[in-house]
Amino acid sequence: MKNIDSKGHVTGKSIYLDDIPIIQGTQFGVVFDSPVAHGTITSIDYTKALETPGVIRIITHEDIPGQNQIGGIILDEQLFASTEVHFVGQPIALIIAESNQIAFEARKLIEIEISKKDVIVDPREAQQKDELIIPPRTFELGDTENSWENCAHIFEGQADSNGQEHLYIETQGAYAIPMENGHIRISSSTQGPTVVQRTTANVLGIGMHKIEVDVIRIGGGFGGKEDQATPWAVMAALGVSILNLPVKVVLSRLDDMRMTGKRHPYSSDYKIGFSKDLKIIAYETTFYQNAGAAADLSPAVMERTLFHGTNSYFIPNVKMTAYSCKTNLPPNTAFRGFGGPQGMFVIESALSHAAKELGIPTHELQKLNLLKNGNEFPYGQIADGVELNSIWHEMESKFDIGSIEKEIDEFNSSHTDVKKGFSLMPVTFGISFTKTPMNQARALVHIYTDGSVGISTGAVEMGQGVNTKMLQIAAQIFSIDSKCIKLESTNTTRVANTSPSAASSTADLNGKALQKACNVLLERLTTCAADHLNVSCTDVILKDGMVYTNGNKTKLTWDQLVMIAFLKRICLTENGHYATPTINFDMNKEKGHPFAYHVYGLALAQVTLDCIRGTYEFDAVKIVHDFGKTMNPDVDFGQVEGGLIQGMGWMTMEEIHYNDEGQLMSNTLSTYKIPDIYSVPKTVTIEPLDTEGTDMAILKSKAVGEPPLMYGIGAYFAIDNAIKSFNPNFTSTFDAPFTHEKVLMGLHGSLDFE
Ligand code: LUZ
Ligand code: MOS
Repeated sequence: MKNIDSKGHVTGKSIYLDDIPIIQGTQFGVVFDSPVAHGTITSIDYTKALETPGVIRIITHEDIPGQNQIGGIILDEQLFASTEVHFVGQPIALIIAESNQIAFEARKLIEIEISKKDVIVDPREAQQKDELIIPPRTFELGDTENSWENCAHIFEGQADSNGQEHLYIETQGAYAIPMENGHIRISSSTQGPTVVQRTTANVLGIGMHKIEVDVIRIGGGFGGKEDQATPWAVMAALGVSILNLPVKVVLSRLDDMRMTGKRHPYSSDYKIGFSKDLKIIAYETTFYQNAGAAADLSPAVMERTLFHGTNSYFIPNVKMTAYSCKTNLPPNTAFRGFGGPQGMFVIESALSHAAKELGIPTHELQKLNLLKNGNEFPYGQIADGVELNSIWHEMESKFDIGSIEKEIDEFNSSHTDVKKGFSLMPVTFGISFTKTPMNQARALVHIYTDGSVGISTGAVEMGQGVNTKMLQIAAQIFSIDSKCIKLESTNTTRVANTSPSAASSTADLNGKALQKACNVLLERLTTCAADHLNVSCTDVILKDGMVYTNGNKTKLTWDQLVMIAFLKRICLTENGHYATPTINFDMNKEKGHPFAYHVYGLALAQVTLDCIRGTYEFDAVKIVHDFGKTMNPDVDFGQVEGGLIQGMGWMTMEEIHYNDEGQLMSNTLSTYKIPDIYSVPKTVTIEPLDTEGTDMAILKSKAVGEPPLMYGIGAYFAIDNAIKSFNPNFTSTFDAPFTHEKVLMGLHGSLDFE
């Protein structure tokens, strides 16, 4: 099935937040934020701003009827700063005016004085000063301490990865509308409608039942709208509760980039030890996560870094410690991969480091140490359904790694100013929210009396195609034309207490809930048909919109059957609930079985460097990916391609820079570069591995949202590999992203423009 949104998107008819028609009387909010990264507010003068014609009101912490608190995991983040500010971009007030332009102009007239305090932007400095979001956590397996003496080779080093701007095409925003009796309806560009509902109710000091959150679709999220879509929605609702007028808050791109958190930068130390036959015996690492000024989702992100710290390898002795370090940056947040990529970058750096010292290709070390069925992850789960060896084999047989290596060697020995390089990047990613209770979902299905169907789930469509998958599930179970089925908006009054659409789990969780609801309705209709036709239930099936008895088509259509059921007063509505079975995790022991299953894959990246300019182009990326049994190859291949490119952007060109004052210097699209059509690999080949899939995945079709992002890590090491053939003295710095400037310095040792 084609993505049901393709036509709407291409013709511009799809409705996003900004396309919702404006109700008369709507006011517009612009956020006034801290210009200083750390300090105490000594005075604010709103007089001139308030005198601006068209300005209706300025809302501050003093106007909050409930709690001035938006923290999710830890209650450490105010909606509006009261006295202390902790990062540049921290909201202080909402200017409400007749238009956005007026509110923007008024913002310039606010006079604020802040007494500055010391600013920390570096996570290691924060850790040394004991500025931590939560106490450190350690995942351990075996005994690293007593393993080093058994190692023939030991390597130590540091690996750093930078943050990443989400750059969803649709910026953050919400539109809140007053309803009767103090109820408020919020349209929000959020991945987590329930998070918005809960937080709004808490800030307004009212029950969640008075807040309705509705999401038609969002223009990209990538994790940036898991938690950080909330404040703008709460502000709009607060405006509604004060003015009793509709209020719309949509961030400009500059405001969005300045005010919102990003992927967490990490600085990490590693120590890795190998046996004589190059098996990894021990691995130790310390992760310093740059959390920013408040917890947000950082503790959960940090946890996933620990879960994925050994990536696709089996290591018998592991000790990984992670610190969530509090700095004066906007609170960093969920971003596709959720700490996993940061953990994997470190072990891939350690392997690349070791391979260079040992004088062998990195892929030999990788292949020797691949995880197998029955191996234990450092968190106690026993690996099963592992496809890594067959994936590697598939890569070798389909793409012939050896001959690619040979071609590159030949090219490099016949070229002086241009060099090629390649890398292999295996990925193992755990599927489930690491917080077990979040792994639940619900779906509500109505069959209308004309046989058409309406579906609501907790899934938010953010361009990933989840609505298409939901439609497929219902169409398949009912065996009716998908044109008769409508995917409703995601709405907290139809499907309550939802988990955010995140953790690659949205289609699994909501799809399974939907499957259950549809199956119950199917059973009811089948029984009704059997009754009506006077045959046994087991003899009836519904197929292609018709009723069949004993394999023979009857004259009874789906539509007629539905009407018969209605007249018999049979319930044509069902609510399905799904909770992932078997998963658990004990945070005291740091052991358990947190993941429903794992997704595996391998990417081979080939790059060509211009050794004069330091520029590069990716010639090809070849991927063998474990989709299970993909239920929609178009949607799933799209996720692999998008994830790959987004990961490559993070590893190569996307360079977030804050100065020592905590100001974002890369705050526009002219100073922050994301991949475009010219920077994508010339070819991307995706080879699905033919496997049985798993029953834990929806229709055996494995989760695909996040795992492919980590293929992008291979881009870093392909470049690293190419530089080495130009400059044998090059020492890798493992400091992503590998920008053209860093490549040039790697090629030539240092840059001397004199
Ligand atoms: N969000 C979350 C996530 O709250 N928990 C998770 O485990 C997770 N994993 C990936 C992406 N988002
Ligand atoms: Mo996410 S990083 O799955 O919101």
